[in-house]
Amino acid sequence: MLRPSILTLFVLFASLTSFCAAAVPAAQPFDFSGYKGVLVEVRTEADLVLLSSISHDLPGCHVGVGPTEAVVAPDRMADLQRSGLSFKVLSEDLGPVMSRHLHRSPTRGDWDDYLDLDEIIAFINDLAAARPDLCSVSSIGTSIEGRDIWALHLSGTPEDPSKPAVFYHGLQHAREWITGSAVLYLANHLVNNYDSDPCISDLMDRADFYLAPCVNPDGYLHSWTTYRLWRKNRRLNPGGSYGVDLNRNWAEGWGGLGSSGTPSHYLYRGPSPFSEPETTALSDFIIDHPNIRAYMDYHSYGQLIIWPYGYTSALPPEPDASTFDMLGSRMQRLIQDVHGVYYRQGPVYTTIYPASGGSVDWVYGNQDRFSFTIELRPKTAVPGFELPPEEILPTCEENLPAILYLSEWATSDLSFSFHSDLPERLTAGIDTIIEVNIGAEYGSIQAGSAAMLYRYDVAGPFIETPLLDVGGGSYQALLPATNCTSTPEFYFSVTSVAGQQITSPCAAPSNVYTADVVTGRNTFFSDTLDADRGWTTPALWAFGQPTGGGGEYGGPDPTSGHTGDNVYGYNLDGDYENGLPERHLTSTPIDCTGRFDVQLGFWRWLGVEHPSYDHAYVRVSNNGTDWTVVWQNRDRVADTSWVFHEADISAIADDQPTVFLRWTMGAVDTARRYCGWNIDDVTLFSYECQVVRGDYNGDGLVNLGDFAFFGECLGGPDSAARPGCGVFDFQGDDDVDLDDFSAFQATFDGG
Ligand code: 0X9
Ligand code: ZN
Repeated sequence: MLRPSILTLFVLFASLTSFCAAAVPAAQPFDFSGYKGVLVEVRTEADLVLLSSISHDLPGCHVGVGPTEAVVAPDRMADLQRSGLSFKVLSEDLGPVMSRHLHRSPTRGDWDDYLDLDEIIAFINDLAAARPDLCSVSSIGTSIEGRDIWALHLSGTPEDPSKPAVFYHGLQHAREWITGSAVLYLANHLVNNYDSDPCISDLMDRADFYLAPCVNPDGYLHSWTTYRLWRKNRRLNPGGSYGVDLNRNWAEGWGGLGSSGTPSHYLYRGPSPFSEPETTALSDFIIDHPNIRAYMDYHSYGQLIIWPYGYTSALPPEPDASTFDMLGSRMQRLIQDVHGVYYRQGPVYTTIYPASGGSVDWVYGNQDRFSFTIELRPKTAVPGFELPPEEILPTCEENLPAILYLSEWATSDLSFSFHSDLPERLTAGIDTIIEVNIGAEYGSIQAGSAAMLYRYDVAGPFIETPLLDVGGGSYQALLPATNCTSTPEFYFSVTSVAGQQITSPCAAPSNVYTADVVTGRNTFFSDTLDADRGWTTPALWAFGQPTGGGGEYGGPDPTSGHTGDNVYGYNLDGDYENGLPERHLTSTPIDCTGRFDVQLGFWRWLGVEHPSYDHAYVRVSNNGTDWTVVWQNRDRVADTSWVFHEADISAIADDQPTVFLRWTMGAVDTARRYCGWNIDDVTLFSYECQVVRGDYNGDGLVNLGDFAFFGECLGGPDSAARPGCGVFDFQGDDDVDLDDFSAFQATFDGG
């Protein structure tokens, strides 16, 4: 596969002239019946010129050398075939998806279909009418055709320039319909949870939210009525073409790479920076609201979290570059936690492509506010902008925690973040140290106020322990050793000099972090795969000894198992094939009844290309029908030795009698073969806590270290004494009393 330098590519496509749709008759929906969606392998500049002359539109997120999506009219398919360009048909008939909105169900529910312009406006007005105490609607300017650009203001307290604010919008690009839904979904969530969720009321009381679901109303209307793939605004350009790409019209870096000076081009930047009333209105609004600290410009598609810069490969100066990185990683994680969907993150220039005159560059570079674009679902050209209505709700759901997090962060004087995941399991008898970071972007810490508060007994009081300052904004918290009878809960708190108390999680102690105490892990299934277990092995999946073959890219297969000779592997004699669809190795059922917190461990030797091209998955099922992905390659993998691989499968496997494991090879594209999966030594284990009666400090021994606590636990009920006292309740009557003492003495190890 060709991988040209990104620069060549953009100089090239920005210089092309006639990309956009042929002029389309107004007000009559363009009929895509019989038009095909194709993916063309563009190898050279000449290929691209040729393709442009044959295709009706090149609407994809990627246009240039490499795989490029094209819409081809039925009567031009023969020309495409004759052209010598290599291509594959992604969609045989674009008619149905492009006209889907014209046949919407009259009985639409919430979030199960897209809203047209009038419906979006009605939606925000209805919200404001329902909760005038929380929202109001106002126009922040007008479009080139004179339509209002509406913004919803949301807050639990009166609008006030001294409060921090955030500004989020959708539909700068008309055809990216999911972006309007994402903004409306956030607005709706804030309003509907203000009364019940203390995190939301805290947030809304301290901040002003400005949410504009549709900032390109003319283009959006046009995409509904006339041409589904419309991107730009609706300016009538000199020469008769329509539209300026609003996201190339902002002043920072205007006129550079990844934009076009040709009016008919889909990346037309306009005659001058802020030539368009829409971008003027948006930028004036930001200038007029210096309290706006965070900005989100939603786009689709691609599943990306991106930040400045787009016009240059230079990064924002420190500490901002690290802050963007931290916020981006955090949002990525929050998105993935909802439905498991991965959004790649990084600066615009290197993560998607060079693009100049974009909003995020100006909002950060000129205005110094933290600015992001999230490219929402889907990931690829099919379904592209025509994300099926069934995916509206999951897309909005998965993006909600990320945008709430950004809002929390930007409107707090101080903020907590964590170097690694907070511990979900504490090992009995061992102190747990938690690394904490306190960011002070918008305030400073009141001396001595940074603390962790914890309790090991849900009925007891929280014990406050100061955080240990280790410099550079980093702190350490210590959860003292405890035993299996504890149910640890903890949270972090800090106060700013200005007097704002910030907790993590928000609204603690109504919300707290929890952990389980464990004494160890128990391997209840273990298979060295030295003999064939009769797992299903379609296509080139097989059991046996790998022969060290393959390695066209990456390394070759191994020559034996991790232990013993044999493995389950995809093609024991070499690489996977080009163009392979998904092929699954599936285990026989494994009994996990009575097992909790189940984890899968196995050894792998895997070669697979980057997931833009080739895929490998680990899936788990508890019925053999519904499969959950527990791992997929996020990057190219080229193992040259055996690697231990662990996956948390508790959500699917815990206490289930028939758990199936599945390794998938594919789907893969048509170039670059790797050695694929080799799998050996599969285990399932669970975490457990074996209560050792009398072992108060959880060190596995019953000795003097525990003796001192017996006295403190006497005079129960246990919950009223100290956390962990249940360990002395030998009789199991929920009370530690003198009757338990003789049993305690009997187990005493001395020491
Ligand atoms: O090209 C764009 O404007 C965005 N991608 S899209 O496919 N939705 O058109 C990327 C925007 C990146 N942001 C900036 N260039 N500032
Ligand atoms: Zn866009």
